[in-house]
Order: sequence, then structure tokens, then C-alpha cells
Amino acid sequence: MSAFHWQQQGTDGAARAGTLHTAHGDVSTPTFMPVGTVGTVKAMTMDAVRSTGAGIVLGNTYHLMLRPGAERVAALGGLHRFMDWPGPILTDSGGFQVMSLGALRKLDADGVTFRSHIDGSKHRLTPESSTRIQHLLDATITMCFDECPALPAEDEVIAKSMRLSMAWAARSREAFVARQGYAQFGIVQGGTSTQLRAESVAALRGIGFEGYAIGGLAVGEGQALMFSTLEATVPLLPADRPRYLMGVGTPDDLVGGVQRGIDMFDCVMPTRAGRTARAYTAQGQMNLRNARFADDAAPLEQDCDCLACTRHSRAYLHHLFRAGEMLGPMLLTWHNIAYYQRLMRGLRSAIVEGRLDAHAAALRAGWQSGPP
Ligand code: PRF
Ligand code: ZN
Repeated sequence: MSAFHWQQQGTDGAARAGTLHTAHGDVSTPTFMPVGTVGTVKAMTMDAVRSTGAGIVLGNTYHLMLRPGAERVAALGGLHRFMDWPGPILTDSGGFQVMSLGALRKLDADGVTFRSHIDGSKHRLTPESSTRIQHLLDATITMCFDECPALPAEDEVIAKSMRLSMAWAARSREAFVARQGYAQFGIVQGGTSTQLRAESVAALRGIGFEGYAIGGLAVGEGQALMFSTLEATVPLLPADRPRYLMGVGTPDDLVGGVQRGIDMFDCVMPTRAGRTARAYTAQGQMNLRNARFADDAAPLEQDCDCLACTRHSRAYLHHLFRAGEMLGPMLLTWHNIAYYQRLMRGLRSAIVEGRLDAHAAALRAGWQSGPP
């Protein structure tokens, strides 16, 4: 087995197409990672996830440490076996989830103490314990333990938080046990400040990681600021390492991220939207609860090869949601993940063929057009 590495296959402007080689198989990039927070991509079987072309999924340290527990997952053969996903798994480190989910939490220089959202029990995460838990889960890609402040925030708050995250990145690296085909990614912080982002990148490059994530975005700053921050940050990252934009985003965000040099994304949007009757299509979003679909015999999308589109009508999907049947969320989640994977495949081809900007313009025009 070869070492973890990213191999470039083509570029178009700042965008790159390539392949991520890992201990658990190869992944074509740019890639979207479906979110499997608690060891399941919600409402989907793993066969369904695989059928969409997804190559890597995400898991969460925070949720899995609380339930069923990292030691238990390790004893049962690791997360790949536990959830029946033999392919690569990236785990987020927990800090972001503690801050966004936990009502009761206390941050100090060493780590964060918090109460479980499940039973109120007290727990603690540090760079060392987060890294250890991610190893117990057998994550292919381990993320550094970081802190992500909500935006807008004072420059001083952002600076202090970023420097804490950089100190934690060094400790996460110390705790990381290198194994063939496995990786650890550093996480760039620093809000929307070009200067703080540059300082953060320099700190992470000084430590040295197999890949680099951009955190602290899509937290209330808006798309224009997110894009300008990417334009200032991505060129500072090493060109031979994968770049991951955390927790992003809408199809339009993904296209803009790819155009600015991002290789990896994750987001709950396609899965969450699927559970609330919202479908992503080439013609924009559709809400299947809408009465106008009650008698619509057409498939959700003509050219989609997912189960919802190949076997069922919009009218049937509408009926399932109106009746509160669980097959509705299952089929629509499947479709949305299939749509996101198709979107990424289209972007990869466009990069390799040197027509990304035209392709992106055509995608955006389609989303504006509205469903037929
Ligand atoms: N840090 C970590 N996970 C994250 C984020 C972050 O900044 C974000 C921000 N969009 C999503 N998930 N560790
Ligand atoms: Zn479909």
C-alpha cells in the first residue's frame, strides 16, 4: 500500500482535478463527502450511498464518543466495519460540534469541557483525546482539534481563537500516530481577515500535515466574504496537498469553492433537505410537499439515475411526504446525494477538459430557470 497522497490530474484556473490515495481506497477530487455523523448517512443504506458514486464519508468524534463510545467501536473492528463503509472515512475532531451543539461548555487553553446533549453527562475533549478517539474509530483522515468562532466577531477574538487553534494543531500533530495510507489535516482559522488567515497557514505549514482544511467559514459571513477569504487563503497552501472546505455548502458554494481551488467538501444540506422534502435539481430546488406536484407523473429529474428518479414520479414522492411515510425522506436523500455526486463528477470533467467557467455558468443558469 502506498502512502497517503494526492495526485493532480488536471487544472483549470485555480481549480484542480486529482485523486486521493488512501489506506481505504482512492477518491477522485473534487469530492463531496456525505455526512455520516453517528455512523450512518441519515435515511440511507450504505449500498445506496455507494451507488451514488460517493467515495468518502464523514463521521463525528463528538457524537460517536458519546454514543456508542469510541472504545466500543474499536472493539467491534472500527468505524469502517461498524457502519459497513470499507472506503475512506474522515472524522471531524469534535470542537466545532461541542461549540455548535452543547449548551453547557467551558473552554480553556487545554481543551473544552462540555455536557452531553444526550444525557447531560460531563465530558472533556483536548487535542490529545480527540486524536486518540479518531484513532480508535480508525478514521482514514483525522482532523486537528480546533475552535471555530461564530462570525461576525471582534478581530481580537478571532486572533486569540486562531492562535489557540494553532497551538492545538501542534498538540494534535504530536498525538497523531502515523500509519501507511492514513492522514491528519490541519485546519486554517482566522475569520475573514487575510492577515490572520496567512498567519494560520504559516503556523500549519510549519507543523506539516498531509492535507489542509479551511475552517471558520460558512458561519454567518455570507458567500461573498467566504469566496474572498478563499481567494486570499488557498494560494498560500501547498499545491501538492488536498484542500478541504469544512461544512460547505449549497451547490453554488461547491462550484465557487472548486473554482477557487478546493478539493473536498462536506455538508448536511443534501441529507437534511431530503428529510424535509426539498430536492436539489439542475433547475434549482423543489419542495415536494408543494400541491403542484400532486398529479405530476414526471420523474423528479429526467437524467438522474437514483432510485427516486428511475422508479417513481413526483406525485408519488409528494404523496409519501404528505402521508408522513419514511420512504419519502429515504428516496429524497438518495436523490440529493446522487445530485451532489453528479455535480462533482461534472466539475471534475470540466476541469480536465479546461471548460470549468463555461460549465459553472451553465449550472448557475440552470438553477435560475426553475423546475419544468
Ligand atoms: N472546524 C471544524 N469543523 C467544522 C468547521 C470548523 O471550523 C466548520 C466551519 N464551517 C464546519 N465544520 N473542526
Ligand atoms: Zn434522482
